Formats: sequence, structure tokens, C-alpha cells
Amino acid sequence: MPGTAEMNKWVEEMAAQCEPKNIVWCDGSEAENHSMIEDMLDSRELIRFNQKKWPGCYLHRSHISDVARAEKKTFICTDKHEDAGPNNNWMLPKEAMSRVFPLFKGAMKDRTMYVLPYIMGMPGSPMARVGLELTDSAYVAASMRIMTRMGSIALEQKEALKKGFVRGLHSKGDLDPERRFIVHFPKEETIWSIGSGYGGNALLGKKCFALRIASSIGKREGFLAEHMLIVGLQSPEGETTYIAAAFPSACGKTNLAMLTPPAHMAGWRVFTVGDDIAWMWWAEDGTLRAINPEAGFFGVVPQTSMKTNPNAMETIRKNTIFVNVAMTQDAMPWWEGSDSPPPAEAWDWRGHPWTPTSSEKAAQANSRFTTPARQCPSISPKWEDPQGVPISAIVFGGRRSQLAPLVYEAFNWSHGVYVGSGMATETTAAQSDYGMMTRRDPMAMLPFCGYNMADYFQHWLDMGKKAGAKLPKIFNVNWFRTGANGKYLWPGFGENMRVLRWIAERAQGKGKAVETPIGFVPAEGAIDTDGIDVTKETMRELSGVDPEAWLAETEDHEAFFGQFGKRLPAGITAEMEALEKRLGKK
Ligand code: OXD
Ligand code: MN
Repeated sequence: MPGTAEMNKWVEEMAAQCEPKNIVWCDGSEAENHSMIEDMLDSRELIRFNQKKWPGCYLHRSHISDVARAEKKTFICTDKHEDAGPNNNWMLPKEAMSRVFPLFKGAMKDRTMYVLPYIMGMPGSPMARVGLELTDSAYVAASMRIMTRMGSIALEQKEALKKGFVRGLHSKGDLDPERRFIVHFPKEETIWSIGSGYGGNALLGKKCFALRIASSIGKREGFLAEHMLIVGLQSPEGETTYIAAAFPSACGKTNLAMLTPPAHMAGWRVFTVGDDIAWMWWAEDGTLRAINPEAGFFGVVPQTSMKTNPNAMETIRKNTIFVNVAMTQDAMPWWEGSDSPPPAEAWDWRGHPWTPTSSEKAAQANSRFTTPARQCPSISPKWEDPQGVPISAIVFGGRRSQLAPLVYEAFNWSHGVYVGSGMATETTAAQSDYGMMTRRDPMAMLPFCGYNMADYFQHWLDMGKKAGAKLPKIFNVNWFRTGANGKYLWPGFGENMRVLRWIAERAQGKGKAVETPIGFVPAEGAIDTDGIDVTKETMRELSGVDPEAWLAETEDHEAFFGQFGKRLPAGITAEMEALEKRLGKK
């Protein structure tokens, strides 16, 4: 076997449990990928799209009960419940051993076990870490090859391998949701996933490793593993400011990561470094550096179009695996919100005949593209820099129809940590069984923090105390505030660049602002509104801070933080009390 002795031993042990018919170590080569794709076309695990129009693009259909991350079946396994925290489902490691591990017994009979060595991060980066995923899904193997640097290259990372490797065991099992488990062992840096073939549950480098396991390693080792996009904003003078931004799902993260500046801002450019995950650490020179540990984008397809995200559209034109989109009769992908009108006849995501009069959607609401980041026209020339990019601003955001201004800047790092910890977003009826509700999602990490979130807040506060650190400024944005008529006050999309520009200016000590109890909002005229239909009054409304409503918000914070009991850092309580005082609480 080509791996390290420790890898080979683990593969043997897992093979003894899973009993695969054969074991294939993947080298990541073009030839290997080609033959795997041919096999999947034969078995209908993949369907070929029109190769003239969509070269290298394929359709994969998942089981209809397996279309999203299974949060209820996702567990953190620690000896003590409080180490997983109230934010996670928890299981004792020995319970996982008796309840989950047996599900792998013989699970790969008649199947191939693919052994995938991969790197999260890029070769030669001080942050790079190696993972080894064992899977019985060829679709997972082909997707991991897009999403990570996969194959022999991972085995050549001598420095990274000194830190060991993250073990990931994946089997589709029988796809029964009752026997679906995604369990994480942060101490052992191990993941077991069974019963799902969906990306977020099965591509173990992504949410499981790069967020849940890495966040817990980050706590031990002093770095941050965050659910953040990274962009570089280049001014007409050629100066680039890097921003990392956390948003819960359905807030347009991929669109923001690939934003096209409006015509009005000629000379400005946005460079994409990452769209989902950032690992950040203090460099010797005191800057906060960030890498995107992934090599691809696993993005939501519906509503992606030349209007909402032309860079994504360009990116997914080739070498892309689509999951659960519709297929037209001439073998083209189609989805709701695409640039082409609905086809007269198509196959929907389940493979059933579909017409525009069908009551069901043609593409599944969470249908996805898996596409190489290097194909993105806006990809940053620095996206593979092993030393990452220097972050000048951290942005938090959510979907709030009321309350939160378009943008505000925290007073300092610890206030910014409080702002992030109080993040919330309104779900839409499409996302939640309960209809509209405000979901607290600190730093957009609620489903991804691999340990007690109270300790995570403390880790953030501690990161800000590093001697010599050049602390980035922290901001909060809200593109979704509505006026009395229920309509959005801000045009959004490319126009968000105007707000990013103010953020970049503030990060450089420029840009005019006014102090309010919640932080600094843009001074009148500080955000350029030339050429858009946003009046001075609207800008005032967008920057409005209602003390009563904010005091009600802090009560909500208090209720949410209450679940962490004594473990909640004093630094968070102090920030909340200071805010209440500024708001005039008696
Ligand atoms: C998510 C994703 O669920 O990126 O956040 O897929
Ligand atoms: Mn995500």
C-alpha cells in the first residue's frame, strides 16, 4: 500500500470492518479520474450532459431522502457532554463504538473501497493538513478530487504529515435515514459517516474536517477555522484589501465571494479567494493571514444565473458535477432561476418527466455544483499562496428585515466578537419547517463548531489578545433590511460593492463614520449612492438604530447565551452589558 505505515494500518483495520470487495488507492491522476467517470456512466451513477455545450459536466442524482446535511444525525463525540456544548448533538465515544461502528460491518461487501489521500490547504503551507478518506462511493471520490488537492500529492507533504492525518471513514450504507450518522471525534481527529451520499455529509474534507475537526484543533493550536468567504478588493490604484466574511446559508455567500462590481465603480475589482471556509492565523509580522483550504466550490445551483453570479456561471461551464438539477431532452442542465426559460419537457431531479405545468420544482432546492475553483474568472492570483492573504476586515452578516443597519463597525475586537456571537438570520419558509423565524447562528458556525461554543467565543476573545497582533476591524452587514412597504431598502447584488468599499476604507483608517450605541455607521455621503435609486432618506433609514428594538435584541441574546451557563465568557457578558448601558438601559 502506498500510504505511511500508520495510514496502511488504519486502512487494513477499516477494511476488516467494512469488507470491501477490493481496495483502490487513488492517485488523483487524470487517467484514473477518466476511468472512474466511465465506470459511473456505465452504472448510471453519472449521466453525461451535452459535452459540446457542457464539456466534462455530469449529472449525479442522489437518493430522494438524501439531499441535504443531516444536522440531527450529526454528532460530536467527547468524554464529557459539556465539551461538545449545547450547540452540538453529543455521543459518548463508547456509545459511537457500539451504536455506529457496527453499521460499517460488511457495509462495503460487493463494493470498492476508494482510499483518498488529500490535503486541506495547499502544498507547502504551514496550515496544510492531510486527510485520508475511505469511501465506497465513486461519486465521492470524483467530487473530493475537485474539492481538495487529492491523490499522491498528499502523500508527499512531509511537513504536514508530521501532524498526522485526519481519518475519515465513509460508507453510503443502505441510505436509510434511520441508520444515517455523521460522528466526529475531535480528540482522535476522526470522522465516521454512514448512510448518506450527500456532499455536506460525505465529502469529509469540507464541513466535517475543515470546520468541525479543524475548529477544535484551532482552539488547541491557536488558529481559527471559520465558515467564511475570503475576497480581495482591488482599488483603481491597485491596492488590494482582503476581507473574510461569515454568513449563514441563503444569504448569498457564493455570490458575494464572486461579486462583479457595478459599472459605476470602474477600475475596482473583486478577487475570489474562497467561498465557504477560511483558516486564519497570526503570522510573524502580526497580520492575520487566511487561506481557503478547499480547491473547489460546492455551491447551491437554483437562482444562479448571469444576473446573480456571472463568475459562477463561467466557472461551472466545464468539468463540473451537478447534483440533483433537471436535465433537458437535449441533455442540458436546467434549474429554476437559470438564464434559460423553462424547457417544454425535461427530466426533473428525480429523473421523472417534467413540464412547466408540473407542480414540483424541476431542480431540487438544494441542488449543487461541484466545480474547480481555478476555473473561476475572478479567482485571486493569491488563492493558492501557501502563506495566505492578509485580512484587514472581518464581516459578519445575516438576513434581518428590521433592526440591523446596512453596515456598522464594531468599536474594537472584543466588541466585534460579541457582534459575531449575537448573529442571527431570518429563515424563509423554503428553509424551515416552521416558516419564518429568527435563528441565532453565531459566526454562522452553529452547525459547524466542533466543541462548546462558549469556549469558541473565548477562543475568539483570546485570539484578539495576541501580543503584536494587527487586529482587523470587525463589521456587520445586512443587505435585507426592508422599509414600511416591505420592500428591500438596498439593491444588493453587485451594489454591495459600495458597502465593501466603505469597509475597506475604514480598515485603512479612512472613510467617514458616525458613532451610535451599537458601533460606527457610515456618515452621510460616505457610501457612494450615485447611479442607484437610494435616496438620502433611505440611507438614513438603512443606518438607523432604534434603542428600544436593540434592547429587546439584547434580551434575546441573553436568553440564547443562557444555555451556556457558567461557561459563557465574562468578556461576552461585559460587552452585552456595555451595549445595554450605551442604549440607555436603566
Ligand atoms: C453549507 C454549505 O451548508 O456550504 O453551509 O453547503
Ligand atoms: Mn457553507
